[in-house]
Amino acid sequence: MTITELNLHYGIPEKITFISGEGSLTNAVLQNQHGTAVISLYGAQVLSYIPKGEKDLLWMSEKTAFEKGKAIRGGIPLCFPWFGPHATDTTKPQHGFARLSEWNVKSTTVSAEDTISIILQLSNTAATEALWPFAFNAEIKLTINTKLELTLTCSNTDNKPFDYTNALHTYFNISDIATINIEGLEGATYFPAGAENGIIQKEKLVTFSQEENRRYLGHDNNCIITDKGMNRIIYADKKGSNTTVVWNPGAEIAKTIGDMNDNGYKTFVCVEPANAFTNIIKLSPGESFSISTIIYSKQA
Ligand code: TA6
Repeated sequence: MTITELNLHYGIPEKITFISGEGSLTNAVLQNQHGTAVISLYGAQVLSYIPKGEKDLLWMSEKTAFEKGKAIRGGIPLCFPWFGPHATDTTKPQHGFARLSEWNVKSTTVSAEDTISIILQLSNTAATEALWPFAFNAEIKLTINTKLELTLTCSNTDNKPFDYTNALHTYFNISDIATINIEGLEGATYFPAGAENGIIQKEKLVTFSQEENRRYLGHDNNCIITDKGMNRIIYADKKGSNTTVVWNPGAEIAKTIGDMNDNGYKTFVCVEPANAFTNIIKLSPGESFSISTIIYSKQA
């Protein structure tokens, strides 16, 4: 559909507007009295969430390519139907094909309480079946009221069972990686990327002085990011997730990431609700599973 057609069928005056965004990708802009969120139909990726009077809660790389075929570096990329490299074929796209696919608009709604939602939909095509040989229906529902809520639901529409992994790979916008901390992971066991042995986190707070790529397995708690530099606390709640990934590349790895400025790592931290590694989702025909994140902030 063209932008004019999308606005005609799914636009809601002053609440949901479809626009041509950077790189001519089509975005939906959701606005209510509490804030504004932007989601790209390319990847069903939330690009921005600005609560009224605040700075964006989500980080976007100044160097990202808004270009079909490439992942957008920032916001909330979807990892589906696998997280990280494909288990047996590394020629397949890292983090799956969801973030590289064009999603359809299924519906838009506004309720009396100024709760605004959009549902985007993706199902199997010849292209997805070449990468993952299953029939599925995936839906992403983005809602704003006083918070942002994002839910990815996958249904098995095949006649055989399938397994998958996922993540809502959220890039939070922070003042300085050296001064923020994350609460909510104390007592959980994490596996640094590549490590076989888990480490029990004894510290109440996670802080950063180098690259961190921690996979917390069996973790279903919410996380809280305290950012004194921006004078705010970000709440990253989740549902339907048994893994949390915490990632910041640090100075050296950041230099090797082509779509990020050398200093880009300083102003984001990824805290990712996921189901990955040993936390695999198994769906029989007809079954569905949802993962959600709920994001909001308060003054510190
Ligand atoms: O979530 C952490 C991670 O899996 C890291 O290993 C890092 O590579 C990151 O995701 C970004 O992946 P991407 O494919 O978007 O460059």
